Amino acid sequence: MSQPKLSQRSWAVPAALLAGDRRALARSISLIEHGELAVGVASEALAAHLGRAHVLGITGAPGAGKSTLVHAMLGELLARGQRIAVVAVDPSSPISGGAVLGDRVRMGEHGAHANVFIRSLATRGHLGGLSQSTEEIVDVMDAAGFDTIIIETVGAGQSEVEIMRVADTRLVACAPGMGDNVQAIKAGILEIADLLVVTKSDLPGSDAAARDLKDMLHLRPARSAIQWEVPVLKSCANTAQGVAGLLDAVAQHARVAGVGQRLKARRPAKSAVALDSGALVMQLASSDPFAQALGIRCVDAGKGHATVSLTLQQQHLNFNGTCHGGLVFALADSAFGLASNSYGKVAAGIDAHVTYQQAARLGDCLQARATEVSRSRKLAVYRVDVTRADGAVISSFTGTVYITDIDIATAAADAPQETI
Ligand SMILES: Nc1nc2c(ncn2[C@@H]2O[C@H](COP(=O)(O)OP(=O)(O)O)[C@@H](O)[C@H]2O)c(=O)[nH]1
Ligand SMILES: [Mg+2]
Repeated sequence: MSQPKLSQRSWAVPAALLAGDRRALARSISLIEHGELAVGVASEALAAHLGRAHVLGITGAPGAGKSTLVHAMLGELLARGQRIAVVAVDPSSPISGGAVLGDRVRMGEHGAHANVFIRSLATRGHLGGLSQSTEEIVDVMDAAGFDTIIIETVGAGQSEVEIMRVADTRLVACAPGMGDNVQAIKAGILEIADLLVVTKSDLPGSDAAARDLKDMLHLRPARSAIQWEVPVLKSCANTAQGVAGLLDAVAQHARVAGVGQRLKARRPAKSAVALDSGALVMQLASSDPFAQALGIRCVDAGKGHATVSLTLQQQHLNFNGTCHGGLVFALADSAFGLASNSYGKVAAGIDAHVTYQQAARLGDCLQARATEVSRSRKLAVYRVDVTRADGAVISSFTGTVYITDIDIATAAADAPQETI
């Protein structure tokens, strides 16, 4: 187990950042990227300066033409007088690898423009998790006064779905003629799309790809929050054909959904800063390799409670196509473990009981919330409810821990540790 890094718990927002200074911006982003600020600190400090920018998330299979499309969009948005920032997130890229460099090259011509700022994130599993740090970096860009912030990410798994949640408008890109490309758009990704785009419309098969996507749209459950019908558009980044129309559709979605929408979905500022145990739990969650491997992330935490979430992917299913019971247990157990360790002393699970009420399926977003039922000096009991996004209870879990005298920080530093 890696040792949780001690990070700064407060941050004085540089005035130069708010004035849009590029060096201050780059430095602030580095602090987050390298885990020098504790999770939530940057967003908390910037709270009064957020909500001006429109955040556009773009995802799709590798090679779908996302970076090239972003480049074409930059040209069009610059012509419209905008200042634009881009975050390119590719968890599969090695630090000095081709894709990160390639993205810079592809967006390079506009990257040198004074009104454009491009940052490729080399993601090395820092504290706080990928979506959390992306969210905070987007906040920094928002505070620096950009009109549009574009997040490019590879649509391959759970972390990408989470990253796309950071955006106000989500665009899924799909190239024609790659038979299984449409298949590559996972259920979870399709579910969060606000716009679907067939890229490379100069290539054969773009009409068929558009038809496939329209068909797939019928499969996704209706969303009632706003009046918005997901359009399927076509673009050719090489000639910029369709790019202006695409950006018009993005702007229209911004109007319908409301700019700054991403901030409304956040929980009220009960931040990691104000709540030391919350920050501790967030750090524990992001340095838990098992939870990370399953795609479990902590969304809320404090003394004696924790909430974790996960969107069901193919690898979470069992042989009959429903969610694996072991995963539900792991999700509930993660919330249990975080809540019971939130006081800073190692708490060892000694008993757990779980009931399964309903099945969950591909694309479902599950949450497990652990709350403390009772606590004495040596024992504590927790209850965990696992729910689906529609509120249905999937599973109930109760667990008991034995509370040791060992500080969590010490235990982590002594790893590999003897277990009790
Ligand atoms: N024919 C054609 N090729 C394109 C277009 N857009 C991108 N490409 C090519 O598709 C490949 C992948 O593009 P890239 O933007 O790196 O894809 P990403 O991995 O989704 O970011 C590159 O070789 C591009 O030159 C297009 O509109 N038409
Ligand atoms: Mg790319």
